[in-house]
Amino acid sequence: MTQAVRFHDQHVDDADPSFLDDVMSGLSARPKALSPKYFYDRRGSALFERICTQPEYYLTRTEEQILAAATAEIAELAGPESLLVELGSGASRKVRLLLEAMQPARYLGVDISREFLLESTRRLAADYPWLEVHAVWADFSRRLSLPQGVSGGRAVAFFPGSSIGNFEPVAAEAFLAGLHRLLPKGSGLLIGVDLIKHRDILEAAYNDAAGVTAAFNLNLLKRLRDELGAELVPAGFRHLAFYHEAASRIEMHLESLREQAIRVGGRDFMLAAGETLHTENSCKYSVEGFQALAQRAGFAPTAVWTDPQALFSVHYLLS
Ligand code: AVJ
Repeated sequence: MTQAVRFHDQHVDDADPSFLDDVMSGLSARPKALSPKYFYDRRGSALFERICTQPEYYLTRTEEQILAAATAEIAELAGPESLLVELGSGASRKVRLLLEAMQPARYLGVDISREFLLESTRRLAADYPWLEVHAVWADFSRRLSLPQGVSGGRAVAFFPGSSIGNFEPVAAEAFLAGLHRLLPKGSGLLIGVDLIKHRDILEAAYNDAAGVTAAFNLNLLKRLRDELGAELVPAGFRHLAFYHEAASRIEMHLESLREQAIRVGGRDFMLAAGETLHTENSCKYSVEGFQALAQRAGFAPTAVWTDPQALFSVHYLLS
């Protein structure tokens, strides 16, 4: 018999004023910026799933290949842990490899997109009847806690996809330090981190020929219009993604094609032609650079796997 998903609501939904507040302060900033976490409404999460299958976007399939080859070693390192926590679970595909190898008693998925979280955890509960499935609807970049009855004892946290790259290094370190405090001693963190590489490969991955990444970026403007009542013309902007080599990061922007205003929250924000809204940083690391950062956050680097072309890395860190 399939178990029901135990749902824990820690969100901050669309009616929460924080979305509007964040947008207002982001549009007031110089340069103007919007947080990438707002990409992930239902439509944005579905677009992200399509990004993951684009030929230029090597991250997802490479991470899956690395995980598939390392599951036995990962299960060995993790030991008989009873809880697997997935941060930013999205469609929860990669975690299936881990569930099958580790056979934990409980799984906890955390995601900012409510429908996606519910659908994917329901599928997991249906496919793994032996697994106790929990879902936390939360913005883990803001606040993360393990719900009552789920925590206790060591755990393995899984943070795939190089989502850590959305934080700049100083913020990534602070986020990992917070995770380190949250996880009981002896817990593990399995984290996917995209590697520094030639700019052509990086820039292609964020400028796919089919235009899915562009649609994903532009979807943010539709959210502003549909959910915050912003007056703006999405067609007045174009997707821009480039590698900022000195900072080892891909930057995504929405570039204003002409002088125009975005009217939101009772204010007009003026954009010059060519001015951009900075929508995402996706930081890239060397293996050593990321290990040093993890160590500063309190973790002990224990194992690391990469693919033969050294495109992507998966680290196992001990808490
Ligand atoms: C989910 C944040 C890791 O930075 O590669 C994909 C998001 N943005 N294409 C990334 C994303 C544009 C993705 N992360």
